[in-house]
Amino acid sequence: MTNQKDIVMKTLVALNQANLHSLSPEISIPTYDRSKVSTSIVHIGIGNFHRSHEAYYTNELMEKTGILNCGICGVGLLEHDRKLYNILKNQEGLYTLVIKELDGTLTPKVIGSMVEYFLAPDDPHAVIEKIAQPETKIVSLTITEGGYNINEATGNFDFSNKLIQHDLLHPESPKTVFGYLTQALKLRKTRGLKGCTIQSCDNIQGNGDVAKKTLMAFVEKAEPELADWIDSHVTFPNAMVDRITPVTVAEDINQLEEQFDLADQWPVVCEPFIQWVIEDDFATGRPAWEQVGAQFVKNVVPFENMKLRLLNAGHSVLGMLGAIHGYKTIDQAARDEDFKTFLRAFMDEEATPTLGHLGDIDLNKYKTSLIERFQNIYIKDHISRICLQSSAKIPIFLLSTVRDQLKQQGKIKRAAFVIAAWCKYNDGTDENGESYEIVDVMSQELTRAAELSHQDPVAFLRIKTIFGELSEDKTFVEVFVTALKMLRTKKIKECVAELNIK
Ligand code: CS2
Repeated sequence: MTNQKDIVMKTLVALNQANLHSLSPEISIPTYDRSKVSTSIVHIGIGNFHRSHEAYYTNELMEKTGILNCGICGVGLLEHDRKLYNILKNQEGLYTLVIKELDGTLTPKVIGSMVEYFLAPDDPHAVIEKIAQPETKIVSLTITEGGYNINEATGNFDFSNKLIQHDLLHPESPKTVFGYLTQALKLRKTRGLKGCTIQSCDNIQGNGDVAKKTLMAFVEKAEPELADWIDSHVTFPNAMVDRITPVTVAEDINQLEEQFDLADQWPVVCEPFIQWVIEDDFATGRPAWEQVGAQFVKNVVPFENMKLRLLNAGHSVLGMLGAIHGYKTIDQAARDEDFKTFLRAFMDEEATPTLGHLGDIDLNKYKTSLIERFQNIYIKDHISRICLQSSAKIPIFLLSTVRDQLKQQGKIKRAAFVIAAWCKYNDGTDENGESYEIVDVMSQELTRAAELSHQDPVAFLRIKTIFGELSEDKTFVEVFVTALKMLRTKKIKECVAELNIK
């Protein structure tokens, strides 16, 4: 136990380049000379996931090979990114990745692959120039599922978005990723430079194809004469990305201070598991990430399907059921026997039959390992993180399964139950009467529809931009309505227990 004297005596080492060698020996630090790192990757969206995934792989690669021309320039696109940007500037791009094993062992590792950083709203021109530099070979993205600006009902790019309209009117000072990429690619073309690779790292089916489709829709309006050049000079590989990375909380910062005497203002915590399966389609070369575990394949679709429909959907299952019951973290929900049984049955009976041929992947093992990963008590992945922006996630993670199952007359009762739970979730209070915030760009519509659904259960399904034609599918509507009625009259655990024995 620490006593008062220890607390007074403790000297913390602030994380920055000069202090790297004064850190506790238990913390690993970059083994390469960061002053020699040059950037060829510009990453848009410098959140925790990028820092536990691509930046980690790249750090490992530089350590392993000593090849230092694949450094990352991080770009925060939104005003909201200012806090992290200031911290990264203070810490010279360094941050600690704390890997938490299933037995609670912590492995802290300082990551050094991000050597430049921009906050786009401060200097949009600098960001455009950076992407247009000949050295930039890859522009990678973690802009979230909603960031691709697709109207789910039409499947098309949403030009009614105010920020998109701004970018069409003010191309020189864009606010969206589409505006930035268009201006930068235009410069590359005008300067006679090579193309580059736009690499989505978001949880979307066919994320590269979606990035291309949405960017092209914008370009056709903003700079139509650029479209052909992009088509022949820029590639958009699809990829499956995976590593559970919760939101950083004060305890994570305190833990580093207490156990390792390290003052890091924004560390990242993550699970040990990591996976990156990428289509090998890079316009102007790429880092040899396969040397540190990434898999390059011809067709990534089966891997994406598997991950989105089992892991991400599994998160939504536990998130929605857990939120209503009053659990706060995913591990609590995943350790609840009723929820665990429900989740496994959803995976086996509803998601798995839609996955098609998966080659030599052992699906049973994958599913079992997912449940173990969800149960990691040291990760403390907050249910609030899982449930935020559900209007962009549920269509990708769950409705795709429902659609495929309906086509093949497969089971949908558990998926429909989770969607009904999502409707109830939008009431804004759990079963203990505790309220929570609905963090979603569509929160007003969702709350209103949930309210209406008390009288008219189908009201929730009438949100066309989410459900599209599903709101008219008789089978789906019927199963959904039964589930919602059940949820409005019984506790969620009772409902789940009933569904588990049926
Ligand atoms: C989560 C993902 O956002 C979500 O709902 O399912 O962030 C998930 O943790 C990652 O995709 C794991 O790779």
